Amino acid sequence: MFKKILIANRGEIALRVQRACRELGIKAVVVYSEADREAKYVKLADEAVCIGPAPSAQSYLNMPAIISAAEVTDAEAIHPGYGFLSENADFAERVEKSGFVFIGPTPESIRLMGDKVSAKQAMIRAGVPTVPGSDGALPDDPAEIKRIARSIGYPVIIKAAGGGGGRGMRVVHTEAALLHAVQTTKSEAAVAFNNPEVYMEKFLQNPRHIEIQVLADQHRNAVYLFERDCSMQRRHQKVIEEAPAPGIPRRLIARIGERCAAACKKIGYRGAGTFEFLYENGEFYFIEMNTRVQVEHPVTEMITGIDIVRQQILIAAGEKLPFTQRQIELRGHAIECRINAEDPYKFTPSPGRITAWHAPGGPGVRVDSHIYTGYSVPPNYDSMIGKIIVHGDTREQALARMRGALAEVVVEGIKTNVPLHRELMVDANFEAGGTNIHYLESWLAQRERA
Ligand code: MV4
Repeated sequence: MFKKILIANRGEIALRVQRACRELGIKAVVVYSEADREAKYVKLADEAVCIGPAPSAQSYLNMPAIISAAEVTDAEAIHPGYGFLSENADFAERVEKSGFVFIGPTPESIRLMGDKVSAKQAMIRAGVPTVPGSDGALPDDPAEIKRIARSIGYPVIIKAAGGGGGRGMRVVHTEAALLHAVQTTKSEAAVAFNNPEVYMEKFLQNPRHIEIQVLADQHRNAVYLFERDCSMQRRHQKVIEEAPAPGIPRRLIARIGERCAAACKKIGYRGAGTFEFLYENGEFYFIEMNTRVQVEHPVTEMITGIDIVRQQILIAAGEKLPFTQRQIELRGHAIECRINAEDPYKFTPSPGRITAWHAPGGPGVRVDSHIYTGYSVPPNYDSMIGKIIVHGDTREQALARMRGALAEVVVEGIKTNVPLHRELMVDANFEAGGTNIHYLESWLAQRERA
C-alpha cells in the first residue's frame, strides 16, 4: 500500500480524500493556493505545499507545480478529486511519466471518454444503449447532414465531441435551422475545445438524469453500485441528488448496471467511474461517462456501505475489489443537498467570512464540508462549500431527516442556498419523486412570477 498520497484539489473533496488516507494509514500531502493557505484541512494534512496564487490556472491547474510538490514530498500517488485536472488525460500521463501513480483510470480511458464521439461508439460496441443519432461525427456534406436529421426525426440536438456537461450543444427543431446550427456549434467547438467535431442525437424533451456508479480494478473485475438520480439541477449544476432513483424498476437498473460493468471490463477501465444516462418513458440512453469521483458519491456510499474514495486508492495500489456484485446490497435511501455560498434565488456568488457555522447531526446525517466558524470562502473557486447527506430506511425517512438537518444548520456571514433546499424539501412534486431535468428551472421561474 502507498505510504503517502498527494491530493491535487481543494475544499471539501480535499478533506474527503484526506479522511480516506488517514483511515488507511497513508500520509496525506495537500497542495494549496495562496487563497487556501488558512483552510483547516491544509493545517490538518501531514504536509502542505503552496503551488501558486489564487487563480486556478496558476495553482490547481498548474501541472508542473503539482508534480514538483509530489517530488519534493516523496508522495507515491496523486489523487485529483473532481474538477480541475481530474479528467485531464495529459495530466494523468505526466503524473505516470514522472513515476507517480495517478489515482484514476489510464490516460487512454480518460481520452476515450473525453471525446464524446469515441465514448459513445465504445458504448455501442459494449452493448450499452445510447441515444439514437449520427453514427460518429457529422460529415461536411449539407445534404448528408439533412438526411441524418430526417432519419432521426426532429427535434435533434447537435453536440460537440469535445464538450460535455452541457457545454457546446444546440437544439434544432426544424430543417430550416439545421445547417446554421451545425456550423455555429462547430465554430464554437473549434475555439472552446480545439476540436470542431460535432455529432447529432434525437433531442429527448423531458428526461431524467440517472447515472450509474461503477468500480473496476486492475484484475478485470468490475461492479456497479446502483444509480443516482441527479435530475434536480439548474444550468447544468446539480443541486440535489438521491439514490436510489424513485420509481425506476430494480430489474431495469440491474440490467443496465450489468451492461455498465461489462463495458468497463471490455474497455479495460480501472477506478471509479460514472455512466450518465437520460431516462425517458422507461428507457435508458447513455450520454457520457465521467472518469472521476463525483461530488454526489456520498449518496451511493450511504446506500451501499462502500467507501468509494477508499476503493479508488486500493484499486490504484493494484488491489482486487474486496466484494463481488452479489455481495453488494442496496439499503435504504439517501439524499444529498449541495450547500453553495450564493444568493438562494438570484444565484449570485456570496464569498466572505463565515461568522457562525453549526453543522446538523443525528442518526443518518452526514456532513462533508471543510468550513468552520471564521473561515473565509474565497471568491476564486466554485461556490459549493459542502454537502449535507442523509440516509434513512425509506425515502420518507431520508426526507424527514433532511428537513431536520436543514432546520438545524446555521451558516452566518455569507448567503447560502439553504433556504432554497428548505423549500424544495417540502415541495409536493419533489416529495412525490421522479421530477425531470427541467423541474427546478420551471419551479424557480414559477416562484419568480408568484
Ligand atoms: C441531451 C438532452 C436531451 N436529448 N441529449 C446536458 C448535459 C450533457 N451531459 C447532456 N445534456 C443533455 N443532453 C439529448 N439527446 C438534454 C440534456 C440536458 C440535460 C441533461 C442532464 C441534466 C441536465 C440537463 C439539462 C439540460 C439539457
